[in-house]
Amino acid sequence: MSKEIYHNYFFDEPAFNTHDGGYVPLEVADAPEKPLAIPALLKPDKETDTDIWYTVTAQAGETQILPGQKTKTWGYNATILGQTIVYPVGKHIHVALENHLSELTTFHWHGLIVSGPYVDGGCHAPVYPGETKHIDFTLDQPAATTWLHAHPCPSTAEQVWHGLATLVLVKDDHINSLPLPHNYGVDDIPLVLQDRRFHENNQLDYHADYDPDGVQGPTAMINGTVNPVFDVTTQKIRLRILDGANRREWRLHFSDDLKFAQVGGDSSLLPEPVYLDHLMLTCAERAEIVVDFAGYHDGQTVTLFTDDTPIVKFRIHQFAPDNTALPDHLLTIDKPKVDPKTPIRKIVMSGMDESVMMDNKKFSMQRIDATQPVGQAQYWDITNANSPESGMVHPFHVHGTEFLVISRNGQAPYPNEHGFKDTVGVNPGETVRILVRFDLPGVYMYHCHIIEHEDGGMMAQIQTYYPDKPMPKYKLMDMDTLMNAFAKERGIDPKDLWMAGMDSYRKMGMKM
Ligand SMILES: [Cu+2]
Repeated sequence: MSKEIYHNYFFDEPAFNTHDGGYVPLEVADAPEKPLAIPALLKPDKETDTDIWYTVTAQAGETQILPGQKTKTWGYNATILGQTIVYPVGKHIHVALENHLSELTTFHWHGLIVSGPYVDGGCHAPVYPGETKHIDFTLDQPAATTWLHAHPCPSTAEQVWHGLATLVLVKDDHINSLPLPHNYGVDDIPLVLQDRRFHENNQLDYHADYDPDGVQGPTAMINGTVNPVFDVTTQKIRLRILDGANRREWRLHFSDDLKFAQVGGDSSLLPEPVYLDHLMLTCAERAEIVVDFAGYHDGQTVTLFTDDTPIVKFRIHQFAPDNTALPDHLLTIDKPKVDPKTPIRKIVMSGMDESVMMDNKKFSMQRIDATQPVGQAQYWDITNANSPESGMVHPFHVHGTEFLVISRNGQAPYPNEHGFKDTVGVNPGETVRILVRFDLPGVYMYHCHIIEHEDGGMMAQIQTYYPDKPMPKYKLMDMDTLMNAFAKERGIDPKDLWMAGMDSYRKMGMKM
């Protein structure tokens, strides 16, 4: 059993976002410390032995983020981000999707294996203001920390910036049986990592901050809290960390280089704990880590940093000793078999700024770029064509599936990416091989998860189908319908509509 402790971030240092021309360094906000907000758990409307019902409401509100004026924000069943949703594997889940916003949105289940394109909630599934849509599904996937966010192309980035993102915890009997911290809000703590710029009167101004390589702000906001402090009352805590930022990478480490165990990745537990004292997350990636404060006592503080900036303080209180050992084995991964005759799918992410593309094309809503039979395992080779000297890490995400990372430029994956994932950071000049199988039919998007790149066209879509049935034809959205709807909702002429993603298309002389 390897108990090696890893001390590095694994990714290529020259590609870290700190080297970007438009990099916005974090600064500690001139604001008092505040208790870390712990999102409430969303209560089901009803539950039986076999079924569970929820209502998820996208709504506008105001949040006290900084002293002074409240910030106008959006959220799910909350004024910002959202209540945390818990989905039990095996039960039939019914969700009412309510849109109380003044503009259309979609509800994308990032990391859930649900049918596409409507239940999955990409751009083909708009819910218009005042409307409620109903979806239902049963999950058959391992326990994981997944999330819900808006995905109305080409305005995904702006809606997420306003706050439309919340955690969705998938739970199963296996994870419930493991000796991991499970007490939500006490020793099982969500950490949604984001950054924002607050303008006059503490308001957000997405348009003013726009950067086609990803919008950033100088203030770290964790679960919607600036300068958060968490009171530790148990020896061990489990942190479910989501890079929920539009563009920022997080290079995490604790004071004293406190080591921790990573037990989970995006879409499942890891096969075994991986011990680290540094951890880098790219946009949309998740990590579950267990931190042991055994060496600390009442009154001390442990700080979580990204690069050199403190982002969360953990204030240690008296706790009962906890000698529970982490299991050496967490999850058995059944690797799908690939027929050697199956061709390897090649995918290329290229460009920066407005010129970003997937396979030399910008995304087009009504174009199906690839097909794959349901149940067939395929290798996908994802290449980042940026130059290693000046390029960036593009986090590649696929909807509606979870994949395994097989290799990076032919070498072993990083030690902490041996579980199922749905997002993988690809270094410039690198080809990452992933093993992809879809369990359900539908149309699914795959894209860079720097959200401005996704809106700007570094995205494509695949149709999955049952090989023994005729290919269904799905009703796919078109750009004119969406743009006209957005313009009408904002009370303006469609030609006066500014949408971040559309800017990239226009500057390249292309249409979505
Ligand atoms: Cu990208």
